[in-house]
Amino acid sequence: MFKKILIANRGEIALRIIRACHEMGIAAVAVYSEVDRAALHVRHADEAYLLGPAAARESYLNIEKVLEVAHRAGAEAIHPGYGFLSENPAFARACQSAGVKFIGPPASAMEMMGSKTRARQAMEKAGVPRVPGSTKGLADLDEAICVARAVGFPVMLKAAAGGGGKGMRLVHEESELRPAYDGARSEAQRAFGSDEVYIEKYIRDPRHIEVQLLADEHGNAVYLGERECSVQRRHQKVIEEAPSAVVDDEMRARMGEVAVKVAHTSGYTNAGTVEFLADNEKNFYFLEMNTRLQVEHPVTELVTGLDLVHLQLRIAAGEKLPFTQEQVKLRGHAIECRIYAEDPENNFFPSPGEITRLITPAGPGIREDSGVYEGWTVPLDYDPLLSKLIAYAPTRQMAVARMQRALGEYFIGGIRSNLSLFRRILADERFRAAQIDTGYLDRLLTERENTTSQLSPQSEQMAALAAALYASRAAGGRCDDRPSSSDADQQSAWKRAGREEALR
Ligand code: MV4
Repeated sequence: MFKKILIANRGEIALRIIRACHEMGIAAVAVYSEVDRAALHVRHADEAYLLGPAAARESYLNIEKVLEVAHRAGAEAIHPGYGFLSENPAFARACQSAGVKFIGPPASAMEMMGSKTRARQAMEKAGVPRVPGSTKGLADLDEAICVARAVGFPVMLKAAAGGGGKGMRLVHEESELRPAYDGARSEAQRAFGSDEVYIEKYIRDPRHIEVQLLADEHGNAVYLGERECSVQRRHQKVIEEAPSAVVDDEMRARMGEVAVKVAHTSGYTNAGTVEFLADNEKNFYFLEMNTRLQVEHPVTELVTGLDLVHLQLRIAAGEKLPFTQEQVKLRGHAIECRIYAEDPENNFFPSPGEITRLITPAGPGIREDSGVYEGWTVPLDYDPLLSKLIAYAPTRQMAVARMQRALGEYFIGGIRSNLSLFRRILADERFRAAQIDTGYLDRLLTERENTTSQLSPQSEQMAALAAALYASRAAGGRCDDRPSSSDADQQSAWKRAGREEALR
């Protein structure tokens, strides 16, 4: 096993990986930018090195600097976490050239999955179900028309170098195809430096269900069940859970076997996730593969009892998977809420700043993976994820109740957070009945705009009382703005005010 590894990331995921290192007797090297000197991951690491200015290009995305630190610290391996350099094949290659083990798949597998058209071609060959459409980039508008007619409208134009929703166009009918095709191409060129686009048949209001994979470097691969990630906003996941309420054992096995086939087809190793779109008839279609540890990995850890980061490190060190597919058992239900510094009342605008008060939930079945502390200033330079709150219980219903209880304990002061959004979702009858698809959250938020007060009369009364108490304490327990302050008899302003009211 490695003696020392470098974590090329920040926030909660850097801390999550540091914790695994410490459990395995591995020294953890942190890197940080100028605004992250006092960050939690720096405090928990055994060593920490400054990379550079806040801008990610000059710090967490700077391959040369990261490798220079790895060399200086004597780290044998690098864990990239998620985001930043985690899906950059050039970084994986640079690690290899520098003699440092990249904790993730081979660069060749990352390259295949980075091109959605290459991935679709490989999946077609392997007999993996995909959404009907083109397998190659479209040569011109005529080909686009031809493919769209063959699969039938509505269709989606997608960027080959895209993913995660960027550069997508929904096309309802043939007359819209030309402007959408031109628009998608120029958008893709600007965003990804490639104007390659392809077509898929449009699946209406699908569910987003993904399968967790683990593959060792000896040809063994297992699936660890699925995650339901349909509660999203603007292609950002908001709530994830395991298992999915619509996946039965038979469907789980089918999806898992497909995911393992994807791994073998691409020469995949380490942890990875195969994303599917699923419809109401239990059909599912390969969408893309994420070649990294994911934000939502804890829900899989809770229902499988496995530690995915431990296993990533063991696989990267050349060990064989310590269990077989038959030994993987799912038990209970887990739900994760992504707590962000953003303002649900103001179009989810990021809300960085100082956390002046922080009360976090705990107790039975609650896990909180946080990257912040009271007094920490959330910088505006990065993704504003503060923490992940995860509830685990024997059933979905009990996990929902547990999450609601935990959300009730949670308080974040000084900045805005999306805690109120979670309280609303967890109370929503459709969510509670697991009636969710990728359009669910937008529909809920549209309804919300049409409602006036979100507070019950009791809550409004409580808020008014709290405000009055706060004002009173701020005034030193007195109400000095009341009339006739020449109170020779030391009578309290409150009593006086009350009497004046009674005399009226
Ligand atoms: C689709 C689709 C419907 N039909 N493809 C959005 C993110 C990107 N990874 C793929 N996405 C979609 N692709 C076809 N052929 C609907 C979506 C989609 C979506 C997918 C997953 C999770 C949330 C979503 C929200 C809106 C649209």
